[in-house]
Amino acid sequence: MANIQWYPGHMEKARRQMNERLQAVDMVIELRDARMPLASANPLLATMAQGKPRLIVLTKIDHADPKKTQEWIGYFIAGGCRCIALDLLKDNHCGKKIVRESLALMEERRQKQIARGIRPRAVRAMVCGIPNVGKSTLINRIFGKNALKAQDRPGVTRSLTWIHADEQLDLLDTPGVLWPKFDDPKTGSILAALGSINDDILDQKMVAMDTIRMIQNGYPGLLETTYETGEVNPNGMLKGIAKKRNLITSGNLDTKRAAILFLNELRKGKLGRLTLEDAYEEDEENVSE
Ligand SMILES: Nc1nc2c(ncn2[C@@H]2O[C@H](COP(=O)(O)OP(=O)(O)OP(=O)(O)O)[C@@H](O)[C@H]2O)c(=O)[nH]1
Ligand SMILES: [Mg+2]
Repeated sequence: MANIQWYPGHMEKARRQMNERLQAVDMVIELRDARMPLASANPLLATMAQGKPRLIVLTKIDHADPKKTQEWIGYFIAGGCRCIALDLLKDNHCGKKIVRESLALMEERRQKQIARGIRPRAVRAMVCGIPNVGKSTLINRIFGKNALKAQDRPGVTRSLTWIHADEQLDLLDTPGVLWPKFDDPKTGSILAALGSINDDILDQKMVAMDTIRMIQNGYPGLLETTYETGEVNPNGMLKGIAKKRNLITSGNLDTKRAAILFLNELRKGKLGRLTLEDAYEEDEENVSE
């Protein structure tokens, strides 16, 4: 897709502040979207969190392909990472699971402290990930109250905030951060498709057409069946959607509105549970990226 360059000033500020706070943090909880476990990697983490234990949480599994989610969990675990996958909205035990996994990751250190006569304090974890992946929601779920604002658009959290979410776990909420430049243009397309990049700066028709191609590759026939278009080329598909949904502007089929409608349906899970990246296409060297 056309080069997406999105690195607004607030992200650079967040990156700096996260770097400063990392010293005071025991571990990192990295959220990734289960529909795009590589594209949603926080590319700043590898350098920022050097040496700190890391828990990968795949979020939004209710929208992801269940079989592929299992493959991705296997992929990360095989690469030596601790990883869990959660539906942060409907799983009533998600808070407990994250606390349990986080404490398990720190258990050795805690035991050493106990052996040295030090009473272990609450574990301090920085929660990070790309915009809109569910960081603030995750902290609210552990805390049991909506202490932090969470909304379905990227860029909601603007400052770093500590929450004493559990007796044994302090969590630092952080603003979503993207890489200043995507090495692989596919990464930009996937992030745009699933709403991690502010739509205002994107050509939504381009995004929709890229996304149509990706879904046609991963899930052949799905779009043709869903929209009953009989069209396979992406522009024709948008025209077909405009026709079927009666999106007409000044007497013409409005493919821009069709693009917006299509992207909304994808993001809301109306096209079914889809994952846009496959674990078996990747080798495990990428795990720590
Ligand atoms: N379906 C589904 N939606 C989720 C899940 N987790 C979070 N959400 C939704 O995703 C949207 C974004 O959640 P936030 O918690 O605001 O995300 P964030 O990572 O804090 O976003 P920024 O602060 O903008 O970086 C909200 O509408 C949440 O309700 C999940 O597991 N499944
Ligand atoms: Mg947030």
